[in-house]
Amino acid sequence: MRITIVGIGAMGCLFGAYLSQVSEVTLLGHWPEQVATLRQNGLRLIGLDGGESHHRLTVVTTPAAAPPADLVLILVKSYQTAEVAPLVAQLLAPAGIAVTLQNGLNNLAQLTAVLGSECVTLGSTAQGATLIEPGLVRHAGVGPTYLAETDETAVRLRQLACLLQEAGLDTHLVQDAASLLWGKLAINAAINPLGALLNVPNGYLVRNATARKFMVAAAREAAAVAEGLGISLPYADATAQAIAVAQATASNYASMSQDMQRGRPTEIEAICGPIVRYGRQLGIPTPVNGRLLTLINSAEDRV
Ligand code: KPL
Repeated sequence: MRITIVGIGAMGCLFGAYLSQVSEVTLLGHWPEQVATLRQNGLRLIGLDGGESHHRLTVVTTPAAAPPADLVLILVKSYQTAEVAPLVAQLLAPAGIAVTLQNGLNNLAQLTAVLGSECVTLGSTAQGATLIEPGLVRHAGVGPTYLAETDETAVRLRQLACLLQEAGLDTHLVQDAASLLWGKLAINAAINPLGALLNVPNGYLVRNATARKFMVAAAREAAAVAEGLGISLPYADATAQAIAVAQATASNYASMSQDMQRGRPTEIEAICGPIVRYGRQLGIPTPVNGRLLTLINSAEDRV
């Protein structure tokens, strides 16, 4: 199976390194320092046990340079989705499918608008990865990956699930895409903005009583909004789940924290934004998500 991963940040490289052990993998990305380093020296991946492995990955900068893909994994930032959607269309082989594993609410809709609904679905992952410098990534936390099956994507998606499992990444197929999406959204709302504002690894949010209070409140608000929308989350208790994910990825700096450290835009509009907007429409208060949205927006203004 030919797999192309769109996105060469921490998560794109992490999935690329794992999947390249069991399949033919190409990475598509534009960040010049990362492209040059990966091509010249390959990827160095610091594993969960602290040991380093080395991976030679094929990196291209245009879809024309990639072989037709049976599977395209999308791991760019949510604010880049609209930009990469036409590239994904060029990457796909005739019966190929695209799977977004991104954070945020609107990725699937943006991809579907360009690709059609038959060949695209979504997943979510609780794996954590930190980009230390170009060419060097740390696998900083483990967690399951879920893929939402649709009738049209079932065959390829099952193949992907098998490959991810074979590569050592715990993966499960689920039916309910909305549940999966909101399940991840609640976790990201609880962990990412707080981690970014405090500039701390995820584990701190559990250890520090005040941070934990905010984390729990943000998760609870997101769960209330999901419930108001008629979506049942894939776990019984959003606060317990947020704590569990923060613990499982304790040494990881959330992706939003890494974005802020690098002076890059964050995914706040795709994470807390919809929670606040839907909350307003439904008359469900979301004061903590509202504050987190405002604070990250003003912090982004500064970087
Ligand atoms: O999705 C993540 C992220 O950082 O974006 C978690 C699971 C919270 C890991 O840090």
